[in-house]
Order: sequence, then structure tokens, then C-alpha cells
Amino acid sequence: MTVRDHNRHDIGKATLAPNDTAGPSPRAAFSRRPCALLLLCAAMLVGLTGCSSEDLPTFAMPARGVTDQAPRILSLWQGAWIAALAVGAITWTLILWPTIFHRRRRGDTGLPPQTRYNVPIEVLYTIIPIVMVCVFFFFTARDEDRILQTSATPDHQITVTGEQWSWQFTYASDGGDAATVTGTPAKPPTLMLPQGESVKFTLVSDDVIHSFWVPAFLFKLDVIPGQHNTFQVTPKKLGTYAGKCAELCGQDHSRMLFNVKVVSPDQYSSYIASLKAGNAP
Ligand SMILES: [Cu+2]
Repeated sequence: MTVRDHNRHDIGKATLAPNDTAGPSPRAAFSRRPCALLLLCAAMLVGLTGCSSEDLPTFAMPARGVTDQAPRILSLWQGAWIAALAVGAITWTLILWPTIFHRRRRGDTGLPPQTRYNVPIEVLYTIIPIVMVCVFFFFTARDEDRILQTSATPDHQITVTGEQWSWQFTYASDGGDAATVTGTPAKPPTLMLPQGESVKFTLVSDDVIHSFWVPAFLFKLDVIPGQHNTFQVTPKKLGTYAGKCAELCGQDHSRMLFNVKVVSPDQYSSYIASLKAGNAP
């Protein structure tokens, strides 16, 4: 018998006798220590979910948000990160544990016990990903539904028109005449918003698909020709924030910028009045 034949013989014996009494059974191989680690990860996960959003890091989100809907978005983001890290920790443990502690030792011969046709394990690693996808889907769908809810009677309404390669803001508050600001790539427009008052946005496009993105809102929404996408926010913090297009829309896409300025309601009213009178800055 050649060496190759001998090895093949050994392999055949090992794979055809998975419950060989010389080694531990598949169930015994699933030792207590990895189980303890998994339980520790689960306990940490439960502990983290008990923390408030403010206690947790933003996980590379640029800010904590300046609108009423930002906390929900940040919370969804943080939850997704925690779940992904927990899954990563469990996966890394399951990979590294056998790699380090179940290496082949001197004197070991043949293959370790094989775990083919281990139905409980196969059912487990089929069900767990399905449960994970269902959990992610549930929280994402729930929050997306709430984030995109709009009121029938918002305090103000603004139509945002995206066009290659700038933005146009049309204010239609208080049932009065619309006032419009149109920007250019060389002169980015400023979107004025009142602090503490609800603003419903309607996004329309004159040409191609753009994306209305204000990083400080922790939110962006596509601007699609022939479709009116809407969302509503109440700005909470005074200040000036950057806005940009987040959809590659042509050669000057990178110049499709604007500013968002959150001011007091009085300043907002006087700005709209001066805009209608043709005296806006
Ligand atoms: Cu663009």
C-alpha cells in the first residue's frame, strides 16, 4: 500500500465513523467555554440595549443631529452597529476558539471527529441568520415608516427642486404667495428654517435623480423626476449647516451644494417677508 493509499484509507475510516469513540463526540466538542463566551456576549448585548442613545458613541455618524427625528435615526444606527459587533464577536470567537485551542497535537493521527449531518447545528445556523434579518428588517421598517410620516397641517411647506447643478427652494408658508430662492454652482443657495416649527419638504427634480442631504439632519432622500418625495422635520438647534447632493448626477455634481440656516421663528418670518418683497439678501 502506498503512502497515498494509506492516507486515503485513514480518511475513509474517519469520515465513515463520525462517532469514533477515540475522540470526543460532536456535541462534546462544543465545549462549555465557547458557550460561556457566547452567553457573555449576549449579556453585554442586553446591557448595551439598556443604555440610552446619549450614553453610546455615534459610531462615525457626523453628529447627533439637529432635528426632532434625528434621535430615532441615531438610535437605529447605534442599534445596527451593536448588533453587527455582537454578531462579529460571536463569529470571531467561533473561528478563533477552535483555531487556537483545538489544534492538532503531537501524536494525533487521522482527522478529528467529523460533524457531518449534525442536524441541530445545521438547523441552528439556518435559523439564526433568518432571525437576524427579521430583527433588522423590523426595526428598519418601523423607523423608516415613522421618519417619513408627514402632517396634514405642518407649520411651513417648502418645495425643493433639484436641477443640474444646484437647488431651488420655494417657500409656501401661511397660505401666502410662494417665495423662491434659486442657486447656482458658483453661488450655493441658503435654505432658511425656523427653530421649533415643523417644515414639510416636497422634493422634485427637473432632470435627473439627485439626493437631498443635510448631514446634520442624519437624513437624506432621493429627488426623483416625476415623483414627489416628502418628509417633515422640526429643527431644534440654531446654526448653519452644510447641505449637498448625495447622488452622482453629472459632471458638476460635487458643486451641488447649499447651506441650511436655522433661525428663530421671528427671523424666519421677516426673511420670508423680505423675500416676497424682493429684498432678500
Ligand atoms: Cu448630484
